[in-house]
Amino acid sequence: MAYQLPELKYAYDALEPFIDTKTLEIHHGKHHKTYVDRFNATIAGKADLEKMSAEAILANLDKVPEDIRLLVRNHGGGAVNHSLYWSVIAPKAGGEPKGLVADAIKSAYGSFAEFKAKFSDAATTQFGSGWAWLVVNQDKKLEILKTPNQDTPLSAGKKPVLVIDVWEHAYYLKYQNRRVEYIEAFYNIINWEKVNELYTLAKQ
Ligand code: MN3
Repeated sequence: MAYQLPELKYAYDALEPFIDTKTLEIHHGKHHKTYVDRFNATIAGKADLEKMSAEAILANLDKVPEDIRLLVRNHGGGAVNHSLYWSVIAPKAGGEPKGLVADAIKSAYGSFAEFKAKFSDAATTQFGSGWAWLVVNQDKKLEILKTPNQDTPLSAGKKPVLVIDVWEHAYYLKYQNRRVEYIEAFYNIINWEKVNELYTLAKQ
């Protein structure tokens, strides 16, 4: 079954003033949609890939035929990374982490403030387009990392629980070159309930 562009659980203007309406509209309706369409076009007619989830395909990139592997990596990555990004942000969110992930952050980084400094640093220093992530790694430990382009930690066997898009299209209309301001604003919209849910699943 073709990958579906997920509907947002909030209106395009619901993340104001942290993410502006126009950015959200274009980012979801145009950029994300294009990744989804191109991913579906790339695997169309490849029965073995069509029956797998996009996440499973990206976790097994070495099994994807070489002639379409880069397209799958880029467009499949773009499809699933954005779906995750929309799910970990929400209106009237932000604040401190909740639940098990709050305890894990405290134990891994000492405090939420220390975690925030490290996560922001990863997002700030990702050179060019890419993403910063909080993942559960193979040892079931939290890890902060960054990836270029549309690469996903799923391809390295890690399970993402929080992500920020630092492609310029994610913030340029409102913040222009001020990526750091966008990253700081992002903490006002993190959906910690969802992050905790993803963390709990990843630990199982
Ligand atoms: Mn994007």
